Amino acid sequence: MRILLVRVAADTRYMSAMYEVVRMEPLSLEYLGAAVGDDHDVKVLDMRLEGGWEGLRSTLESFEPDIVGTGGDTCEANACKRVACLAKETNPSVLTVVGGIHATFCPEDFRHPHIDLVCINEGVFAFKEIVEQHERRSKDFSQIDGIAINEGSTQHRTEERPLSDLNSLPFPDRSLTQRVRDKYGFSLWGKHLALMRYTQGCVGRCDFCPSWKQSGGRYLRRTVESMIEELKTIQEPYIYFVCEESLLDTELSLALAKAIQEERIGKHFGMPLRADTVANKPQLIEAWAEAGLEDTIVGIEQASDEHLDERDKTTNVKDNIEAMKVLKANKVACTGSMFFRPDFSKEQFDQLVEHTIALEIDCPQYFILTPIPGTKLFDKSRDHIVEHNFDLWDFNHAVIPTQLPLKQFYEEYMNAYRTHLEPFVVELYKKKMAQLTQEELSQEMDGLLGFRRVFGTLHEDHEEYAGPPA
Ligand code: B12
Ligand code: SF4
Repeated sequence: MRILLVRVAADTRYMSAMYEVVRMEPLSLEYLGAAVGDDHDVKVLDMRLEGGWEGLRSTLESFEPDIVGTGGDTCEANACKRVACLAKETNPSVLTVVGGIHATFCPEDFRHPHIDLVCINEGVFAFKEIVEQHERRSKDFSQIDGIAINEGSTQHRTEERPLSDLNSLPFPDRSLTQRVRDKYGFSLWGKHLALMRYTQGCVGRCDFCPSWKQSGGRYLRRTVESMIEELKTIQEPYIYFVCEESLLDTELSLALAKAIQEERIGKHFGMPLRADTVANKPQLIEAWAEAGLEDTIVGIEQASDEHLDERDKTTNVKDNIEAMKVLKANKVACTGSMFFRPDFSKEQFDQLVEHTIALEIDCPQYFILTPIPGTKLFDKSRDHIVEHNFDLWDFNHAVIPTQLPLKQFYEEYMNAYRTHLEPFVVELYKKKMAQLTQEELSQEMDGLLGFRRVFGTLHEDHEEYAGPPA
């Protein structure tokens, strides 16, 4: 059978600009492809790089898939639906399957006439079973656990599927993206960068985060042997771990750092870390810095313990301060993630920006607190949501009413970036650029200009956005 897996590209201004700057390999699709690739003809189409909607249309026509699979974040959900529509328009008998984080927590949003099946949570084994069933020409998918089946205007959910042991998953098939691999990366973390799954889950229970629910509150991890084996297959010099928090298991992570050095893996690593992990385990950061750790994302989130507590965050301001000291001592750069609450006053905006600058975070990622489906915050905010168009649920638009007038809220938001970019991000760029060849340097300039484009489009977007329809 022919299977087309589509890395969707949302058409919104912000996401289109972001895809130019932060463009990662579609790891989920490479996992799905690995599960079925031995027995079937699998193609991955990356719409961000391979012609967008026209590229999709011509691939559907020339490849003539029997199954089309896609998935994405909430802000990409509408684009996923459009992929399914185009697939059915080209061939009404094609089987369309949607998965990913939005499908996991909001399967009912994919109750759509052009979508046949919705995959809930981890998809490798469910997708394999779907493909096998379709190959048997059966239309009965009810025995496959972990999916939702659309029938007319109704949706029926099958039994829940237990989470898979990460060591039981195949290695992602990166040959499926070989055509475009040299375009995957993020200029600040590494121009040629691969993603790799190491752990899944978190000990945190933050009210705005769907990730701990996705892993059923558990913390899953891979063995050192499995990690080293996969690392040896990766061609890119930079690797980012797609965990929620990579180094919770101290013993395992020390063993992995040691094995990476003994095996002379020689890669540059980036990973997300909780502030308390960094603050409380400086020896672990030191070991990883020696093994190649260069970049981290840390959820700094807020400027006060009171605001952190309100989000059920179990790290505090002291952890954030300590974490930055440990990272700096080990020359590990920090992308700090912070959010502005829709009910923030001007003073609270200023407070958070000042706090972030005082922490000397290398690269700030400011977001707008968004009650994403699957979170406790979503349940709390359900009745206050005013923006129901998921295109705008990109963490850069307020979907519940702001206390400041909307225009001023967005002005404060953009000001945060303006204030912060100059002292630190430019410095980080200079440091990174000092290590580059002339050719790499000119490519990096594109990255820097790309950043400006992201903020430019966001600014235009905010200028024009008058709020949800009355
Ligand atoms: C790594 C990561 C990133 C990376 C790369 C992301 C990318 N998509 O290219 C970076 C740092 C660039 C990033 C950016 C953003 N991210 Co991010 N990211 C993650 C993180 C930590 C891991 C995702 C991952 O790669 N997992 C590993 C893969 C293998 O698993 P998976 O994608 O879930 O896929 C499995 C299943 O979902 C399923 N599946 C997936 N697709 C399909 C399709 C089919 C057909 C089937 C059958 C099954 C299936 O099977 C797969 C294999 O097991 C998650 C947290 C999380 N727990 O998911 C947040 C997360 C997905 N990101 C999030 C957000 C909001 C963003 C941004 C929008 C933030 C922003 N405004 O800039 C951007 C947008 C990125 C984009 N879509 O292009 C949110 C999404 C919430 C939501 N519902 O929308 C999450 C959940 C973080 C959070 N806790 O809130 N992100
Ligand atoms: S610490 Fe981070 S990954 Fe863990 S629950 Fe909180 S936001 Fe999610």
